[in-house]
Amino acid sequence: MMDNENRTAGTVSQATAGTATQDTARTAQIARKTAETDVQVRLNLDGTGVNEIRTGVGFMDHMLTLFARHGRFDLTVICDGDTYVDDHHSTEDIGIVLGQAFAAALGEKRGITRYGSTILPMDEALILTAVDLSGRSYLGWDLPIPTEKVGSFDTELVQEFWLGFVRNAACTLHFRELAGTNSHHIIEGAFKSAARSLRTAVSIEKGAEDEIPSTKGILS
Ligand SMILES: [Mn+2]
Repeated sequence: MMDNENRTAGTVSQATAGTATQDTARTAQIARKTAETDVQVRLNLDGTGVNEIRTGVGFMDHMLTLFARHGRFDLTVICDGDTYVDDHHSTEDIGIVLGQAFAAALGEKRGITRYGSTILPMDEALILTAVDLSGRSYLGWDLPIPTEKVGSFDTELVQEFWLGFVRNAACTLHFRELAGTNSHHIIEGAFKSAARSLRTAVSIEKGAEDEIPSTKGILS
């Protein structure tokens, strides 16, 4: 099917012309190496949450593991970074490569729901996220984090991570902290909320599998 082939993206399991079997794999595999970090990401948007996360940053391992589970994304993230400096480069670069992987796996975005929003409670914290896989990069950020650190992790890096993500996934993503006092809960709620919103936005809309959900006819 032409349309299913068009939806295929990324570097894995490309359907070849003339093949009778349908291949709708929405997967990507990205490697990015700089003087500061070496990041490898594998993503399957239509997974079940199976993950292998080894970032060298303990707090980000925790966040990305729950991101995969709540998004039901099969996700591998391996990072070898200069954490002897601090966690900045690793955290930012993982956001960049994860964003690239989403863009590659989505391809031309045929059939997607496009929008997703979630209000996610985590104890006292209540975190709203809303995403539009628009092709335009924007981060709406109203997520005050009361402490500078959670464990050894600098909490200001959470925004850096999501900036890297939206710039490379080319999506609009808003975060609003509706309530919250505990930094760990606020950040964890934000990652879970974003995962749920993205899960909805990337999902294939029944009955509109062949449509690109834009009156412009393109989402890039
Ligand atoms: Mn936790």
